[in-house]
Amino acid sequence: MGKANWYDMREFIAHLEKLGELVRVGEEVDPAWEINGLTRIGLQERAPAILFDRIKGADFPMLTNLLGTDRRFLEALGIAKWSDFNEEWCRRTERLVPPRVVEKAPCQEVVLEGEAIDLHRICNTVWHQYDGGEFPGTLSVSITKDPENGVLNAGIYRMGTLSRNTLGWGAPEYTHGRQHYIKHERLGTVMPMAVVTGYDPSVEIVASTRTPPNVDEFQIAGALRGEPLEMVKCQTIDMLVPATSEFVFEGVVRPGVRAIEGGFGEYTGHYGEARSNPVFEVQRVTHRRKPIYLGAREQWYPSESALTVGKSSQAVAYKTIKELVPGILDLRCDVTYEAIVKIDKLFPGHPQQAMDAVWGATYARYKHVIVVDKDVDIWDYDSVHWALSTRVDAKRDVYILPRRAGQWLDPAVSLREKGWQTGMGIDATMPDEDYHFWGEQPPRLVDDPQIVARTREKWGGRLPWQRK
Ligand SMILES: Cc1cc2nc3c(=O)[nH]c(=O)nc-3n(C[C@H](O)[C@H](O)[C@H](O)COP(=O)(O)O)c2cc1C
Ligand SMILES: [Mn+2]
Repeated sequence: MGKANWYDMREFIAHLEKLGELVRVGEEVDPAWEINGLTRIGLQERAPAILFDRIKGADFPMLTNLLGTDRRFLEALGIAKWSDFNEEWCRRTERLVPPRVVEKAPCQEVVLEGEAIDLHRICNTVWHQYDGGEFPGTLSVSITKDPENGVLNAGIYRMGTLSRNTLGWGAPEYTHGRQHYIKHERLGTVMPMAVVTGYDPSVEIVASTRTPPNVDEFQIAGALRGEPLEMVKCQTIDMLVPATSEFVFEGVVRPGVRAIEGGFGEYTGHYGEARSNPVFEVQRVTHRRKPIYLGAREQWYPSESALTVGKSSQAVAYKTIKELVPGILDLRCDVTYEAIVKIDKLFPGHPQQAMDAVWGATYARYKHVIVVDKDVDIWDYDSVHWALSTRVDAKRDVYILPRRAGQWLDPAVSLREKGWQTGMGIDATMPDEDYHFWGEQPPRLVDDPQIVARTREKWGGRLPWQRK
């Protein structure tokens, strides 16, 4: 296993630079379009992470595409390949590791207050052509505390600039951060909130993870890193933040206050509409000396949020369904729409039980669940497509579950139906039990492993295309 206990973002990017996975842009760039353009092309081309040194109108450099490729995502966790990822996540998170609280922290080296706070000068990027404005909050982790039980939550929710010191806070009602706020609104109390960006990569990964309620994501970070995350108390609110963060925004979200924010180019590859959102009022900014802002362009694949939200939530979902259903071998999920489950089919109805578990017990709101047999390689879409094409009889194998809780951003539903989705399960396993019921044998696989083995034995190392 590779290294996962990065002290801070800087240690990780120094490592990326050694691997040739970081480029610096020294020229001044225009935040209205140029960061968008370069970040977009960089994602499409699986290019290195990009450090923009000089941004017109902003006081600080910014890093994009940090975990924007499979390689960098896996590198952050020190894991070699996707087929190891789910099991490795389960192994490391068997026991959660609480943070270590420190007194003095790099993230509080410099303090900005009052008139000195100007969000426009900190991050003024317009990430997509038709966004409603500047969106500093893309990889900004919102840290809140449950007013009833004190459990911390970390989540990444979009935040667009409303004024010099206020941002719209795009946490939908089904997120944990928003649920903390709903509790505060019921109590009529002001919610303290800290927002951080520029952290060791484990923080980005865990803040993107869909977990059950009442899970402190920083304890998952400690488990993934193999040692506790260092955290420090904020200066104006009772909240802990990762000590090596580049930026910390301390502030409040007041009950009953809303403002229109957005639209915004989203992870669905479509714009999300402008919305009436709660408002985050920044009352103090602390940052490291020579801080580096961290941001992301949202888009459909390939994208950074597809990896961080998709893969981390996949690992947690795998862990959950493995405990509930026998014969679960692996799980591959995209960011929120499709889950592919690989099972060792043991009984009729087993694939349907796996689907029910994904829908009922996991938190990413997967719409489509595809179940395949153990001979399918779920990390190869050709193999999945083969199963879908050859093992599915739609009237028997497609399972529709109407009116499930969905994603508010799902572009397949119109505004009036927002928040709902139809579940579709596809049993793409071979219907062996049907054949056997009638005393028949399912067709033999075209695979010929003995012939392949015999050929390798005779021709190994000097296959016709390997000859000099
Ligand atoms: C760049 C980025 C932007 C995101 N923006 C949002 C958002 O605006 N709204 C949202 O609900 N989730 C967003 N997410 C996904 C959430 O972070 C994720 O669902 C996480 O689990 C939420 O935390 P929670 O489960 O503790 O509420 C974003 C993720 C990333 C990586
Ligand atoms: Mn949470």
